[in-house]
Amino acid sequence: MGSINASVDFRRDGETAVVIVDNPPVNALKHEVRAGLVEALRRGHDDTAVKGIVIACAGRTFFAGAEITEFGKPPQAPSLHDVIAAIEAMQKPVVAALHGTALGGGFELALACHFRVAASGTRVGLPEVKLGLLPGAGGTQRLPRLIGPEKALKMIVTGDPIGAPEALSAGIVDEITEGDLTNAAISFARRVIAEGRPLTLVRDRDDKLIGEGFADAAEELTRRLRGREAPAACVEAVRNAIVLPFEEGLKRESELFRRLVAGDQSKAQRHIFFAEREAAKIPDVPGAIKPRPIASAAVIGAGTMGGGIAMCFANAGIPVTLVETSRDLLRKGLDRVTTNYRTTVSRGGLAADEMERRVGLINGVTELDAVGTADVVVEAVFEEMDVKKRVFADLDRIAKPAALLATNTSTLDVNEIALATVRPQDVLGTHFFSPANVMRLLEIVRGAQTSLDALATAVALGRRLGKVPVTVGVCYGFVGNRMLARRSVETERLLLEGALPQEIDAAIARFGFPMGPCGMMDLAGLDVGWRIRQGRGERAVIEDALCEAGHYGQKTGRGYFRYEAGSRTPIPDPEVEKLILETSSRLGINRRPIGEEEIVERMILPMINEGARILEEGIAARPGDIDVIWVYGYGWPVWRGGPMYYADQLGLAHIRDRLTYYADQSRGETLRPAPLLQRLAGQGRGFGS
Ligand code: T1G
Repeated sequence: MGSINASVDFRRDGETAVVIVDNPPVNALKHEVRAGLVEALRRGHDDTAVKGIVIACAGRTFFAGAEITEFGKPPQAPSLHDVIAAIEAMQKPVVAALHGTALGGGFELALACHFRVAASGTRVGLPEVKLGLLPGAGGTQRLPRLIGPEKALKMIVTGDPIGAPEALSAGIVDEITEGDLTNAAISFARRVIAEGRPLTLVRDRDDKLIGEGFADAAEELTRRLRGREAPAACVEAVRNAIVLPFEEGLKRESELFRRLVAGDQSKAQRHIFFAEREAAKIPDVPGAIKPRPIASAAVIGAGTMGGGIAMCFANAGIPVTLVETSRDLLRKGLDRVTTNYRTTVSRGGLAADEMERRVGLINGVTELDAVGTADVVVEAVFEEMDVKKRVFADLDRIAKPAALLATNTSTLDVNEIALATVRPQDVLGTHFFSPANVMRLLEIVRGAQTSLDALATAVALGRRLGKVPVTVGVCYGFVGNRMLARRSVETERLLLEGALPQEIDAAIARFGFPMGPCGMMDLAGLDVGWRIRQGRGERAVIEDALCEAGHYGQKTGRGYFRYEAGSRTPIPDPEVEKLILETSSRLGINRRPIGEEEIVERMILPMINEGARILEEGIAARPGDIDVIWVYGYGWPVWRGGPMYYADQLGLAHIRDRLTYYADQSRGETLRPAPLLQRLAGQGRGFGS
């Protein structure tokens, strides 16, 4: 393809030059594309018969941004700035024909064009902040000139794209077409030429550059983004658009971009970008294995998790049957679902009619036989093996052949559950995270007999539900909870040795987690872990004592912290402090001051060590899978790249030595460095290299 180079084609349609770029899968603006565009624009410029130019892309989307894999490598000319300068130098109308997801540098290129025509369904955005960057090709200077600094700042700091209708009403796109996009763009160019419309560049507009309200908007948008460099840089760049001339603002934007792209945070966030996509590829499941069709679903159990899972299906447009054992429990479950939707509507996150449509897709029943026609059944009943095995034995009898049978267990043995059926090849785990309709992670638990197409079906379904699917093997707690258990053990030890809940949580919050371990346990409910420990004959002296006193966390207003009625703000509780001190002295432990560095080390390093064991056992296929699990399921700060990536930055030899030090302090054999960690440290390697 392409008369200019392998990616870029230039043709004439009457007096309009049509430049088509084809660089699958997402038309990233790699070097060859940029070079081809500059050449195409030169031809369009020099050919006097050409009166207008249309830039469009083949395949599923307009340019989805710069070629991320080129970051950190020596820059190759022409740059994207050069392409944009060539567009802005044109004395003939340049029309961008947008479809799919016009993002990042692709959207910035479109903003440099005189006009933008979009296919319906197009989304435009500047998601660079999600890569620890800011728009580096003029987006922070042109977008505020088009829609005003506040709206632009929201798009740039959140990185969230907007749809074509909103882009039209904001003045970003000039026309939406339902028909053939390229033809619509050509007709638009012809009308511009025929009407002699002025070719105003966005860079020359400043009527919208009003700074009023900007500071408050910036404060509001960045309040929850502690620790990240990119959002603050975005604010600085957009503010420059208000206070500096265009060229000066552009220069500062490039300086900020160069600083961020070379920084640790962006490298970590780019690691997660690619690790997330890699995680969806299961090494021994060839791409040729096709997922089974999923047109209908069923969820067994309308509790908090079951209701949230049913919402995931409805949100994806999949009709779902929600089964409960009694009308009363079903009513409670459906009411909880409706309340969740109403909350989203009240926050402007969903249109009321769309809520009605989704609620209409959830059919509540009390007869299990109703799941007989579902293509996938997700069991979300009480976390007890006998209960789950009974449900799967019934499902084996009722569910249609080739239905995907999934359990939402968070700890139990999926193989044992599968053996309650005669079709273990169709059984696997789909471990959703609470709240299931919000949390993006989906741990897909592969049983010993799970078939390859059942796995492929679960991964494809996970992506369709807007989740980040990661496939893991069967072991207690799978990947996330198994590593978390190591942190919980150390939390208990730190509390006994001298730390207090507020000190531990503050240290972990400063590391970048949205919440510390004690606050997280209070949110999840201390009684959940207590019952599991009782079932396994395990003890956690301080947490058990809190539970025996009836303190289950937020749900009882007291746990590790105290909570005012209706508030989720943790308040240090002198009673808890007294209980901890008494427990230490009862166990003959001399309490000592424990610093933040030690707290962070003892929270993080044992998890990394367990991650090494998980890799060695093949429970996770790649270190990146573990990183994705922690970023999307457990609040690991994305700008630290996940526990295994973070370990490689720290250096495995250092981690080995610190773990050995703590193990020698007789703080427990599980702290002894795992064989894989030892080996890689000895070879001077990392988990990722
Ligand atoms: N560069 C390189 N590869 C990319 C890419 C990109 N920009 N975008 C996607 N890919 C690869 C991806 O790794 C995967 O590869 C395949 O394409 C399909 O992607 C100067 C600095 C567009 C919404 O941040 O959000 O412009 O796994 O599985 O679910 O200011 O990809 O098949 O080998 O995600 O349909 C800004 C990033 C860049 C957008 C499509 N742009 N991409 O989602 O497919 S920075 C972005 C996405 C920038 C300028 C700055 C999504 C998508 P593989 P996929 P999808």
